[in-house]
Amino acid sequence: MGLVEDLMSNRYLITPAAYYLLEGHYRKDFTLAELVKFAKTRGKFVVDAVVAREFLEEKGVLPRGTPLEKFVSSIPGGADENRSLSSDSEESTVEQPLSAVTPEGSSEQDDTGNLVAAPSEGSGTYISTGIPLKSGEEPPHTDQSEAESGGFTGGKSYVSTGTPEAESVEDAPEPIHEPLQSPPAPETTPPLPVEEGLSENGYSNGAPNGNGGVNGYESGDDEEFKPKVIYGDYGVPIAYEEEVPGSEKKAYTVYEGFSLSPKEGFHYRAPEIPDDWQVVFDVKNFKLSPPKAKNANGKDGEIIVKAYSNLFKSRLKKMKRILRENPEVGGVIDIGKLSYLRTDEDVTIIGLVNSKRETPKGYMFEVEDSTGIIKVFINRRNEDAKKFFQIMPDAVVAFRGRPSGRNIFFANRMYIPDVPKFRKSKPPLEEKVYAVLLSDLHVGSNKFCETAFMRFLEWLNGEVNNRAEEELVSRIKYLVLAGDVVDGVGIYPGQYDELAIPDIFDQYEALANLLKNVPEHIHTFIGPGNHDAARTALPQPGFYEEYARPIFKLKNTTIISNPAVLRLHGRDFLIYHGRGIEDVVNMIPNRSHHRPAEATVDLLKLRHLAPTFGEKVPIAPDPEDLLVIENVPDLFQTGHVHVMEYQTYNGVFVINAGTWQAQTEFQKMVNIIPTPARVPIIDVETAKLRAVVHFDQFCEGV
Ligand code: D5M
Ligand code: FE
Ligand code: ZN
Repeated sequence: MGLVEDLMSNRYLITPAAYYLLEGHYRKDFTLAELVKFAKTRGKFVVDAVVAREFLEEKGVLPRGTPLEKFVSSIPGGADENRSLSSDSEESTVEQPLSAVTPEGSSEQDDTGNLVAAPSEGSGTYISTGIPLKSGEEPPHTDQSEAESGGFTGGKSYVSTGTPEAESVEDAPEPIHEPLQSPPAPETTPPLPVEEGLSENGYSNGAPNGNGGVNGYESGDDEEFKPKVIYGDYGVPIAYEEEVPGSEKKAYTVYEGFSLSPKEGFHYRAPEIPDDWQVVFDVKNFKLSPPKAKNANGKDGEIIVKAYSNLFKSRLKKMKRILRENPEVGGVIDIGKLSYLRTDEDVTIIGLVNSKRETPKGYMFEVEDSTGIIKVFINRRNEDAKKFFQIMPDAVVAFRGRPSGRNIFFANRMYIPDVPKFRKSKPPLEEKVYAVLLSDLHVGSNKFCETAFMRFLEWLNGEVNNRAEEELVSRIKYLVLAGDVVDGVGIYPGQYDELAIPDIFDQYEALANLLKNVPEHIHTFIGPGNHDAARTALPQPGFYEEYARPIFKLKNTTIISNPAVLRLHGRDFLIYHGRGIEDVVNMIPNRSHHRPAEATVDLLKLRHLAPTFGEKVPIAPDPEDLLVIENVPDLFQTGHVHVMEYQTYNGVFVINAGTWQAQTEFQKMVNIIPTPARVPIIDVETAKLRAVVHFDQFCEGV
């Protein structure tokens, strides 16, 4: 076996640059055991060029200070090496014990505790229960979106605070742990039970920047070295025994010692309110078998084309129904019949937009339905022409106008599917009941805000700071997790170096060990995202059970698909991880990852969760398009972009639930500034926001 295989069998990886450095010396100048031991002392799972060079220097094979550049620049993976270098240099500042993370003076705080901001219903104002909101922290953008969206219900102030806050924290010379919003810590920061429980295990967190420091436990690294050789193929010694990790010995925790129970005497109202939930849409309920070849001569490619053609037919059919709900859309005619038309009356066509472009005088589209393709022109001066920018490729729209002889349709009206301006109000509920909407926990990442999440779980168990929080906690009946519940393995370049739990099975086990502390009366819904063990392409029917088994076993928990629709007390919550937002940001001008609510509204207006085929979002060739937003929900939840933001559009409450992961190295490179550890609480009756509770003061790296 070669160096790569030998390292892999010891659960280590090697980068190409490191391989080229080490390969010639392997088994001549050093043994596998020596290399593994060296990498271990560096806290690395990946042997990169930096580790390799230092190792060879220590062995005396390379003179000290050998330049690295030729390897970095001349082979693929060079960029990777650079990143590793920078992450190394930050190591010392990121890893800090819990005591340093807790804001100073926490013991002097009064009963305000976590930040609870409560917008009064629909009015757009906040009632803050203790913490002043800084109005000056709003993002600069909102005027236009407000006009377009029919009004914000108080959403924006929070989202935006995340971004500037993070920036300011970076800019501020000292102290780094003084949040701008100054959410004071609870009266006394309760020592988390996990600290004790876990230290008994004696596990260490092998990952760099890991949360090992938080839990304060150490590994048995200093065990005596027992040079017992194991022989591999051809009698070559491959490793010393203690370097091969035993199946039961893990270098990291999966939170098995973490156990909470509801605070004695805490009065929960939620169990007294009858359950009223249903999963009204779940992808698992659809049979998604692909078309079969009619005979043995059928080629794979033909079947794929057929499958996508079925998908688009299904999309067109569903979108036609939606568009026809608009009373202005009438007189619809097939594109294929336009050439036979003998009338001066305007007609309407409905089709998929294959492409669009600006011309000197207006906008040109290529539009297709199941009967034909036609070019559609709309003049720039036309009021509807500005909708051009909102239309993503492959979305379905309607045009009203007249065909000309040259296979061009001159449109004077243009309709996107949209949602009706007004919604019928639903009957009131007898009792207030709340739902917590979360997303993107990324358990297993060393940037997972484990302390904050544990603090949140304690909070759910009644460890509240004041009456306002008590009221919230006591009425929480539902918890939704909208995907990326674990960090997964091999999802983005260099992820391995940022994993605290490098094994997908253990990640789900860790998640389940945390979630088993959700009070039993709270019903939890868990759907997958792109980091989860699930089909990558949308829609995602659910988790692969063999990987995610521990979460299937949780009590009072329902695994849902991505997307899914939950009906809570008669209110429809559309739950979607949110990858489609990436395409919106790329294709619609003035959209940003940092304002996901706006981008989510764009999807809602197009009535599709990922309209464009072949861009960032992989879409499965299913016979039916299950990503069409067929029924207008009361609430539309997304995640994925790691920024909490919300707004109301034509009565639909749109919210991105943020994340529980601090900024990763990859996100640093692509300039994504997350807003972790914020808990939006929804009043199920209004399907709108009741409060946001902040736990970010417990999240390292924020
Ligand atoms: O996505 C977290 C964030 O990172 C979200 O804003 C999308 C963004 N992201 C994810 N992958 C990429 C690539 N390849 N390029 C640019 N931006 C990306 P998550 O799903 O949690 O990784
Ligand atoms: Fe995510
Ligand atoms: Zn994601």
